[in-house]
Amino acid sequence: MSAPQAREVLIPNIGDAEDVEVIELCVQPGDTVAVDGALIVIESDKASMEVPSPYAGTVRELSVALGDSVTTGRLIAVLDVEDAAAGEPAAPAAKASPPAAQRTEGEDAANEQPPAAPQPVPAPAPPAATSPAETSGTAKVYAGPATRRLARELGVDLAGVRGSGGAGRIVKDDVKAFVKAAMTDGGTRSGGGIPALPNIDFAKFGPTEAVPLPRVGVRGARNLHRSWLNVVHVTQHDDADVTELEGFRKSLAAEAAARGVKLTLLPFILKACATNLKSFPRLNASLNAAVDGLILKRYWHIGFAVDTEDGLVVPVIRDVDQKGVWALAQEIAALSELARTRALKPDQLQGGTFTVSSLGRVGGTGFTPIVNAPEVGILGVGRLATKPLWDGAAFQPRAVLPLSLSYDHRAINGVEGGNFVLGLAQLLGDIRRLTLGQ
Ligand code: CAO
Repeated sequence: MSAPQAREVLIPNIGDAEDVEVIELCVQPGDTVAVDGALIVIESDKASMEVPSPYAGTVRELSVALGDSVTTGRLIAVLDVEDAAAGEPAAPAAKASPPAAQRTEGEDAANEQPPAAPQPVPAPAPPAATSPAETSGTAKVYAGPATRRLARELGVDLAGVRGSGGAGRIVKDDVKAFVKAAMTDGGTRSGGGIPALPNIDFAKFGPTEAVPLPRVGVRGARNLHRSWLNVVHVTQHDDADVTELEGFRKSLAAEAAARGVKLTLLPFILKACATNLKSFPRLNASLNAAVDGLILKRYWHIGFAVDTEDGLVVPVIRDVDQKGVWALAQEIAALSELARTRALKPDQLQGGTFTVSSLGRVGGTGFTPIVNAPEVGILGVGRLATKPLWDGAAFQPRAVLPLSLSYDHRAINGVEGGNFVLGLAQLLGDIRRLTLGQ
């Protein structure tokens, strides 16, 4: 066997293309490489391609680095080739390198021609359903063919993957880390078939300011996203005529002041919800893990949304069914204060079976609250307004409270959802019904 001979490998004919960048080094000095084994991956703005080795041998030196711009004929690497004659490509320089199996064994080294320029092997085309970011060019994805192949196999949209390689290049480990994170963080990031939003530099269009979200806000955003993705939302809107309730509430003003309690509509609404949930037990439930059954809860702990400087917080009042309106009003005030001073304990945020979100003091005739999963229902409360209602003979000015029930349609059907709101409106319309029980 003859001594190893040095052989240079050059960038093949890539035409006049400029801005062709080395985006992946597939070998390092000392590595052995087979004929047609990938040496480097280059990428133009149209495609990425592997440059294969025309020889079998050992890499003596690499002459390119990641991020280098290369053109036809640039030296890529020097290989030590054991059997240079056997390893020579048979084709003349002007022709493409034929497959290894067709090479002529034992050709006279003296007749040796300079190695034919290996033809770049285009990376496999991306699947048809690439993300807008990958195809629109708004976010260029730097990744070699092997990484792209792995991403396709795992269903990962590379536009959402942060590259740890040079110039932000995405390597296989980045794809694996992305999948691992997606499996462990509750699926809050994009992926799993959800197209990623393009990462836009808004400063291109005008002045911007980056403002971090408070931690509570980030956690809340994750929970909302998780609910939004998991729950099949339907929202049912209805009005409750609370004229009598409002009259009663106002008549208690002096007593409320004496007790040092602010008596708003909310404790009445919570009380009515607990009573109504007893009539509609499927709304006081959660879907089981297999999503083929309901877990009905025989306790009625109701959460209520509190607007704080840090974002939305939902403390839970336990056993609402067993408490009177005064007690509920006191507990709403106490828990709201704890929420706003960030002093809630974990158990005051857990165990809810249903949630009420009241935007009444803000306004609005209806909105779509997001179900606080794994609960299956949430009541949104709009702003009380005096409206003309037809009593069969004439229009009467009535105090009307807008109610919006969002529910998980996997657990609750439309008739149930509609009847729940109707039942609630009846209870709030005549709170004597709250005393009737089942
Ligand atoms: N229509 C008209 N007025 C209403 C009302 C309604 N539906 N609900 C409350 N109000 C009035 C109250 O009567 C009170 O009036 P006065 O100051 O004249 O007495 C005023 O609005 C403020 O009420 P409040 O907000 O202090 O008390 P509350 O019991 O109604 O609500 C709380 C307590 C903690 C729920 C509320 O302060 C809050 O944070 N709400 C925001 C919840 C939220 O952000 N939800 C959206 C989440 S996204 O789904």
